[in-house]
Amino acid sequence: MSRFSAAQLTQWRNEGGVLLEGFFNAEEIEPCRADMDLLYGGRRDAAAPARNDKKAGEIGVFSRDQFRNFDDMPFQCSPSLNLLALHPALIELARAALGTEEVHLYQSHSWAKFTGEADFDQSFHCDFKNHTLTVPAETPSQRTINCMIYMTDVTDELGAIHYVPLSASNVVCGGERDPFGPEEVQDALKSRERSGAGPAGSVFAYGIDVYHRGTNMTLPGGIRYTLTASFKAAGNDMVGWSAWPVSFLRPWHIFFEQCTPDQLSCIGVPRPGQPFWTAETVRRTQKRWPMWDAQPYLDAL
Ligand SMILES: O=C(O)CCC(=O)C(=O)O
Ligand SMILES: [Fe+2]
Repeated sequence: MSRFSAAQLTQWRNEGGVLLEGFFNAEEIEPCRADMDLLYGGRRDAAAPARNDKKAGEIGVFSRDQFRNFDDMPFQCSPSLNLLALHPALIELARAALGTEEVHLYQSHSWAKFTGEADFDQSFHCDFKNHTLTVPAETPSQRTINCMIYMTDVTDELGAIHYVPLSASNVVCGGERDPFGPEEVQDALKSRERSGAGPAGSVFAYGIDVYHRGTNMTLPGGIRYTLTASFKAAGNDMVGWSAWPVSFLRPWHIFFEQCTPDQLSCIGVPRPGQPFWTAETVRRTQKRWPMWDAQPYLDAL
C-alpha cells in the first residue's frame, strides 16, 4: 500500500509541490521528535519574543540566525531520526516521482526552529541555486524530489513553508525562474503563495525549481522540527549536497547495522551481486562495520 496517490504525484509533477498529510504515523514520528529534543531542545529559549527584523516593504531575507539549529545526517542520536529519510515509503515515492528504480538520497538535514531565535521570513527563491551548477532538468529522471518531513505540527504561526505553484509562478515570470528571486517579482509571487501547513507526520514534497520561502515563527514558545530528504537518480552528477563519507566521525554504523541492502543502495553502497563485491571487499567492509549483515552480499558472490 503506497502512502501517496497517483493524483498527488501528478500534482507534484505539474505544480512542483504537494502536501502529503499523514505520510508518517505517530509511532514513527514520536521517537524522531524525541531525538530532535535531544539534539536541539537545550538551545531553546521558550520565553523569547517573536522577532521581526524586516525593513519596510520587505517580505523577508536570508539570515544566519535562521540556520543556527541545522545539521546534516548522520545525527548523534538514536536510529529513529537517522533512518527516517531512508524509510521505504519515501524511497518508493522517490522512485515513482523520478521514474527510476535507482535513486540516491543526496541531502538530509534536520532543522529546529524556535520562536524568537530569528526572524524566519525569507524572500522567494528556488533551491536549485545550491543543489546544481546548472538549472533544473526537464527530463523527469534528471529532476529531484525534495521532501520536508514534519516532526511537529506546522501551522502558519509555526513557520510553514510557503510556495507558489508552477502554473501561478509561470504567470508572473514564465519559465524564467531566477534562483535568487529578483526583487521585482517578490510581491507578485506573494499574492499567489500557498501555505504548506500540515500536522506532524506530513511530508511536503517539492522540487528545486519551485519558488518558495521560509516564514516566521510567531507563536510564543513555538517549536518547528523538520527533516529534509532529497532524492535524485543514481548517477546524476549534476546534483549534489552532501558527500556522505566526509562525515566519517558520525555514527554511520547505525546505517550499516539497521539498513536493508535497498536502503544502503540509496547512499551509494552497491547492491549484492554488483561487481564491486568480491570475497575481499565483503571481508574488509565487514571488518569496518562488524555488525553489518554481509550475508546477502556473500550469497550473491
Ligand atoms: O524551512 C523552510 O520552511 C524553508 C526554508 C528554505 O526554503 C530554505 O532555507 O531554502
Ligand atoms: Fe529553500
